[in-house]
Amino acid sequence: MKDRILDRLLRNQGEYVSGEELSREFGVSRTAIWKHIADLRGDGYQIEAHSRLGYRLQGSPDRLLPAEVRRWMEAGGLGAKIIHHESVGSTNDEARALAAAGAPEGTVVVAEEQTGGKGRLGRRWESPRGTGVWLSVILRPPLPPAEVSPLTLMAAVAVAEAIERATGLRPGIKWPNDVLVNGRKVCGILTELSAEVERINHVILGIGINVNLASADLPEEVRGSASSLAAEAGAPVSRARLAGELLSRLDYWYRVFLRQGFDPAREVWKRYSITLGRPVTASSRTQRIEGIAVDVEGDGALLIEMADGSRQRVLAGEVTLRAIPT
Ligand code: BT5
Repeated sequence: MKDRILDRLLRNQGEYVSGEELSREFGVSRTAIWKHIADLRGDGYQIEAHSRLGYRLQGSPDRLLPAEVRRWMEAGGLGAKIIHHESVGSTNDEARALAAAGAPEGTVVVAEEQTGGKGRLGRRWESPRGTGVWLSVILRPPLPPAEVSPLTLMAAVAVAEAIERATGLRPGIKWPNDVLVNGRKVCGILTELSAEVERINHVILGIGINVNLASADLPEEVRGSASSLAAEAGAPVSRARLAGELLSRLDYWYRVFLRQGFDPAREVWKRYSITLGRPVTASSRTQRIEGIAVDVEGDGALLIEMADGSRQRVLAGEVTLRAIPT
């Protein structure tokens, strides 16, 4: 209800909406409306109340409430249902619990803060309050589990496009799951899978983007390699806009992926790639390969060419970019 009232005020920004009108429209008492207005004020919204004219929105804080995010999205598709939390352990864990309880594809969980944000392999993802877009999307692609890898790359394309649209910055994608601006990590993606042998139950696509955080908000060991969009753009960035643009681009690419596979997104991925053509070291639990990253394949694997001319596929693991020899 609070979200619907906010949506109504946002659509009539600068104009009064009477309490009576809201109470009629939403079928609740004027006192109930007033309580939600008080609640929104508590969230930082500046709402003027006039005894005769009604309520008028005068200022919004930078929040990720669904009504704010939706202003930047096309209707329907991924993000048709957005669940907003002030603070959670991890949006991926919340989304997984919802998916296990039957939540439909496209359900999104977003939080202002994560107290236990997760990276890959049990690493930590710093997610301070009100400074980033920390969200997870539930997908239920009708695919065997072996075909899930390109979804992470597809998500990186959607992130890169959303960053470009919302900020004008030129992001780069580092295989498989990082988005960087000016060589520093501003986004990480964590894809988690629940599947049987033949069939995916659900995929949780977890995306974290550093938007308005300052380097002091991050622990020292992360500071050197990380940055935020605001730091790189030199001005604050609307998190709601970025989240809305991101969900729109994800929705677009996911529909393309279901119809035509990974190839169309793969072409765009290559244009954003800062990995291809570079000397890299790829390491996983079992191996360490040095060579030139030459291509990304249809299943999401990175193709590395070694000094002896042989080529090896890497499907998972860590990639470090090495300096180009002079
Ligand atoms: C990732 O892991 O990059 C995946 C991060 C996914 C985060 C999202 S937020 C929404 C959803 N809910 C979750 O709980 N997770 C997802 P990885 O490639 O393993 O990188 C993790 C490493 O990045 C850490 O070990 C740090 O060195 C560094 N790091 C941690 N927090 C960072 C931050 N905010 N910005 C940049 N680097 C960070």
